Amino acid sequence: MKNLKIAIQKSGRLNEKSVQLLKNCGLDFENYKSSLITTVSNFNLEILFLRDDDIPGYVEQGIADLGIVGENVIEETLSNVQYLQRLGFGKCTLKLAIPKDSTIDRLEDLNGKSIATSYPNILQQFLDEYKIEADIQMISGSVEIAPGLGLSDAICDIVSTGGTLKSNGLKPFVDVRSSEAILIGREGLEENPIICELLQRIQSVLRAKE
Ligand code: PRT
Ligand code: ZN
Repeated sequence: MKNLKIAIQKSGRLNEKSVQLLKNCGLDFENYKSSLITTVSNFNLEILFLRDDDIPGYVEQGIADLGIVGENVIEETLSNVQYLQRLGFGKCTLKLAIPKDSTIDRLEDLNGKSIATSYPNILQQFLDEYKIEADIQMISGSVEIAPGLGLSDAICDIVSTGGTLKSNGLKPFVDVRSSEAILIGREGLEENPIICELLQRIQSVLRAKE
C-alpha cells in the first residue's frame, strides 16, 4: 500500500512539538536535517517538512494526506481541509492591539482607521462581523513596529505572552480569535485504516498528558 504523507513545520514554533508528538506515537524516523522528506521505518507514513503557510494547501490538494498546523494559518489560507484533532500546543491569540496612548477606546473607533496585519482574511471577516470599515495594511512580518512608524493606527497579530506588544509600546485591545495546533486531513480520508490507527495513537498520547 502507498505510504501516507504528513506535513509538519520544518522549523519554528510548532516543529519540536510536532516531532515529539509523532515520536510519542511510537513512530521511528530520522528527524529533519537537510532532507525535506523522511520515511517512518515502522509505520506506513512519510513526513514532509514544510513552511507552515504551505501546509494547508498541500493537504487541500492531496499532496499530503495529513498536516499539523496552527488554526490561524488554516483559517487565513481559507483552505478546505478537515479538522481531525486539536493538539493542545502552539496556543496563542490573534489580537487587535493599539499604541499605549491611543484614543481608540471602543471597537467602532476603528472605523476609518488603518490596521496592519499578516492576517488580512481573518481580520476582514472580523471587521465585517462588527460592521467596521477600516483600512487593512498587509505586511508579512514585524507587524508590531507599524504604528510606531506611522504606517497604521492599530495592528492585528498573534500574541502569546504579550511581551512583544509591550516592548513596542502597544497594548492589547480586542481578541479576534484563539488558535492552537490542529491535525488536519484532506477530504475523504476518514475511513482509511492507517489514519484511524494514527489518530487513535495521537488521542492516547494526548489523554496520557491530561
Ligand atoms: O517559517 P514558517 O513560515 O514555517 O514559520 P512562521 O515564522 O510563519 O511561524 P512560527 O514558527 O513563528 O509560528 C508557527 C505557529 O505557532 C503560528 O502560526 C501560531 O499558530 C503559533 N504561535 C504560538 C505563534 C506564537 N505562539 C507567537 N507568539 N506564532 C507567532 N508568535 C509570534 C507573534 O507573531 C509575535 O511576533 O510571537 C510574537 C509575540 O509573542 P509574545 O510572546 O511576545 O506575545
Ligand atoms: Zn509561516
